[in-house]
Amino acid sequence: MSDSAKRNQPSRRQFLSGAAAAGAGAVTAAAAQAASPDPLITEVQEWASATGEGVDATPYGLPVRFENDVVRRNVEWLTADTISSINFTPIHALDGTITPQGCAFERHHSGAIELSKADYRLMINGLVDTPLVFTYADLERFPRENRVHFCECAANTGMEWAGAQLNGVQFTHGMIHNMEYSGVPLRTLLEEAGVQPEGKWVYVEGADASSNGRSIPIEKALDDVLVAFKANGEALRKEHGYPVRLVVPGWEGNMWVKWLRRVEVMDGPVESREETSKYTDTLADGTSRKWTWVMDAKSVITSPSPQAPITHGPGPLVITGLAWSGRGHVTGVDVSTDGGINWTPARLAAPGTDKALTRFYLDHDWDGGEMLLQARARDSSGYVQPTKAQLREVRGENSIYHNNCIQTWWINGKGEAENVEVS
Ligand SMILES: Nc1nc2c(c(=O)[nH]1)N[C@H]1C(S)=C(S)[C@@H](COP(=O)(O)O)O[C@H]1N2
Ligand SMILES: [Mo]
Repeated sequence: MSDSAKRNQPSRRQFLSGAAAAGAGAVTAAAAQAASPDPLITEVQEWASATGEGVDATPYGLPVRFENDVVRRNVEWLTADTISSINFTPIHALDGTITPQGCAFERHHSGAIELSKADYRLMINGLVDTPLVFTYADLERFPRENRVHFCECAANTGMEWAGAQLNGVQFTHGMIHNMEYSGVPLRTLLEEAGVQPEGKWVYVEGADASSNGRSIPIEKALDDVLVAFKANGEALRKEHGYPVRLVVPGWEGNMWVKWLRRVEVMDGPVESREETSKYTDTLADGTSRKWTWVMDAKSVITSPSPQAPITHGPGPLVITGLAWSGRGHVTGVDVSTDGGINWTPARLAAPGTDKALTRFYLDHDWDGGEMLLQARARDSSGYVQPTKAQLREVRGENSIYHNNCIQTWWINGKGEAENVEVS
């Protein structure tokens, strides 16, 4: 750093003492502190005057009550009931990349069922040399892998096709979570059963009433699909498929079968079932895209955003968000504060990893003026996240699924944010 550049950088000591308050870059309430002593500093507080809770007060801990609003939320008008429904991850309030299970979005077609490890069975049948049934204890004896992957429902951002609709990133982009899974590769179990040469697909289904049966090409099944029983170090939560779910990295959430009970090796997909037609995308000309399993690269600014407005004045502002790609890893994210005219490369908190969320930051000096905030992801396949206009040109406005367009937040002078579109 040159001498002149050094002089313009507020030092860490200045930041902490507020001595740099007069210049841009101050992050403390220095002036107020100088005028009247802060009782939070000068007085002994209640929490320091008595002892706190003992170690046994909460055998399994929950977030402190001040964080009570960091919860999943649903949109009531979206579905007729909460049984076949969806709720949304509060991504506006989270940081880093790992989604705690307790606030990770849920999507059920017939509700979350309770299935014990003792009652658990996984059958592998169809075009195999030896049909097999595994108990939970059997699964625990196979060599295990740990992998971090995002799970995104194909309908994420689906309500935004025709226009900016839901005013919160939790609702526009919250059908996603990212966990560290521990489990056994599906390949290992298929090899144990012996896939016959005619076996080109697997049909996977869950133990719930809907069964959520899906067909997956054998290449994917033998590649990176995981039969997972732990998430973020602990047992899967009931709502995420306890005791065992399928992890299908980079592919749409509906294939991630929960309460996995059967894998049938077949010579083709189960076409007649509702779901293969359900998860196609209607194009502008009325034709459909079929088998759009992979989730394209996407990113979104999580803060500031409508549910996470700027609560301080001009000066240092941390702009942050998430980026991901089902085709590989995120190689970069650009951020625009003027609706896509100028772009600045954001800082990735860690290098992007395969089919997992990447956290990005732009350490911005906000002048207090209006902004049109956007993020644009790039991935290892060379793909660049499209604008909404570009996506509509190809896919029209009748689609529901696979909306991975660039999102815009309008920030006003008060720091409030709104979901908008720019042309
Ligand atoms: N057995 C079963 N598996 C299922 C579903 C279901 O209803 N039943 N929903 C699917 C859909 S559409 C999605 S998006 C993901 C959501 O996983 P989550 O509830 O853990 O977020 O699970 C998939 N797996
Ligand atoms: Mo989904």
